[in-house]
Amino acid sequence: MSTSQPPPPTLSERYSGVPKRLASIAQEAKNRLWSNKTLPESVPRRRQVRLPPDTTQDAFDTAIATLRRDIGAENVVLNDRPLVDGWYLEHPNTHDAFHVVDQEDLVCSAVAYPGSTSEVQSVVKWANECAIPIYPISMGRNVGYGGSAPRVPGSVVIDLGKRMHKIINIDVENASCVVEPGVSYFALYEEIQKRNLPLWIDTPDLGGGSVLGNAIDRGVGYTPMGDHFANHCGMEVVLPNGELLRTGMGALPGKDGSDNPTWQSFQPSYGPYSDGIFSQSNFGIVTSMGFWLMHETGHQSYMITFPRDEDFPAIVEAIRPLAQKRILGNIPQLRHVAQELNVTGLPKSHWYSGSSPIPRDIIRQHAARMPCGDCSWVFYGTQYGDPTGIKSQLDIIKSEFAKIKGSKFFLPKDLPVDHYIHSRALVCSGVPVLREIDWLNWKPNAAHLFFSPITPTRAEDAQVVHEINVRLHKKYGFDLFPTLCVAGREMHYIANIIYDRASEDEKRSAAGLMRELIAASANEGYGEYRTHILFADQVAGTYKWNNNALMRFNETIKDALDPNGILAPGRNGIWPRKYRGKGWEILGSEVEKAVGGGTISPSTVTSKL
Ligand code: EUG
Repeated sequence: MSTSQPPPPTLSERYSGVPKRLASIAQEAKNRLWSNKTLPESVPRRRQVRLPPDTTQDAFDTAIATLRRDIGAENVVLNDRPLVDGWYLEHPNTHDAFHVVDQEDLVCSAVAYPGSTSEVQSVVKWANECAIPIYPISMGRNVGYGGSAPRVPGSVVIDLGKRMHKIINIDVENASCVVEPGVSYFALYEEIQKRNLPLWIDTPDLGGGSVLGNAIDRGVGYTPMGDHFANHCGMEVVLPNGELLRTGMGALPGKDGSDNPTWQSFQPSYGPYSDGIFSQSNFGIVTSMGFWLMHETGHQSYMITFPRDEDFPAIVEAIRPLAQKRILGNIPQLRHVAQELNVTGLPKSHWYSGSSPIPRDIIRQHAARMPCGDCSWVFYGTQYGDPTGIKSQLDIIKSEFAKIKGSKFFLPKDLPVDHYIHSRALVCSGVPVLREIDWLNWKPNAAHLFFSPITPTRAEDAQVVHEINVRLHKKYGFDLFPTLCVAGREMHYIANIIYDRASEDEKRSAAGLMRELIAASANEGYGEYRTHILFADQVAGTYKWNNNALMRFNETIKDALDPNGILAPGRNGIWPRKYRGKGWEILGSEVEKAVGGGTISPSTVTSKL
């Protein structure tokens, strides 16, 4: 930890900044990442501004001039400067900071900053008139899934968060709020503290993301309200033709032009429940969204360790009834002990000097000297309510897990102050933190990809998914870092693939690993809940039952809503008619081939849109 980096922005300086309470933690995290970095801040650009497909320089210049007239010259910025990857708190909106292909491949041509819903509507109308693809982001922190990078290079990124970051309302009686795209978990949490309200938010592992953006990507948090999309209520959406839509009860005008009084109380309205089609899609731009908040309550986090790798099926079987009966209070996590090493923030080289995946017995030797002890799996749970309720829940949980020989139960007070459990306890009580970025010190210049399949909470299924991960991580030479996030009947099995973004070999291997993981899992009937934009086509293609009925349905909606194909073409594997079958879909080894200076799309350059 040699040099101290310039301080990361705080929330009072920038909407996307870090709360003061975390300023020194953020500073230390930044210093650690830099001490482990060999790449320069930036390199000279090799290419000019990347134009949208089938757009001449003249047409582009004219279009940009028009957009500048529409929303203000200062709110349209060309992407012509050197690309800076930055880090979590100072992240780019020009490209994917965790580039898998060339850094300069998945880039936008320009970034536009609308300041209101009506300006978003003007941008959408402009995109239709100029036939330029636009790619909306809320805050651009979709890390591990593509960040702020557009799927079609040369798209204009619509950075919604910079000028649209109002907490529109917090309704204390209804325990709900309405937010714009640029409101982070940090910002919402701090506002609730400032107003001294007895309410909790629900946060993912990292608190810098957009509340709205995470929910429409169907992200997950860890209180009893951890299913973010399930706990939203009402949306305002700009459609691809520029029209404005309110979903749910918001469709019924309130008295005298006011918002509907039940907009944040009842999720559907009358007729089809439309909100779902605006999640993980490219059917509209959500400009504000309602969320339910949780009432603050007592809570107790705990950790249970299990001695053997082979305990995995028994742990899953023990979890299922506890989860389904709602005895487990939240969305608990089950992590492999390898995670205890990497969440310390120490580099892999601290633990192991080889370049192969860290051997199991080396992990064992280190774990034996750590607070978790020589174990295999670590379960992090939290119970909620009053002390009597928590005690009776914990009695059941302890006695069920005690059936697995050698399991050990820990409370936060049993563990050192710097142990990860204290960060878990904060996240599980709705306090957004930063601890999880410490994973990224594992390798120099670390980037990561999430492989995120869903498995039933059943040993037989979970074993298949886990064994595919074990086998393929080994084959491609990556450490396996699994975290299982447990809902009632299913688990999100999240494998964090960490690679050095300075190494083309590692990028190629990471991409190969992802591709084979997706294919092998789908062969056994398991699919991903979310994926990096470069793997969207492949993942979407696995949901192919009955001759791709689901994708054909999505395409029908896409073509009806977005006939010019301007809104985020290719996002979530959904291509508008104009692009389909013209070489844009990534279904084979296009990603690996593009690493090292190629270009990702279209794979057959011959076809014109
Ligand atoms: C995590 C969880 C996710 C995800 C990415 C990361 C957790 C890491 C449940 O979804 O998509 C510790």
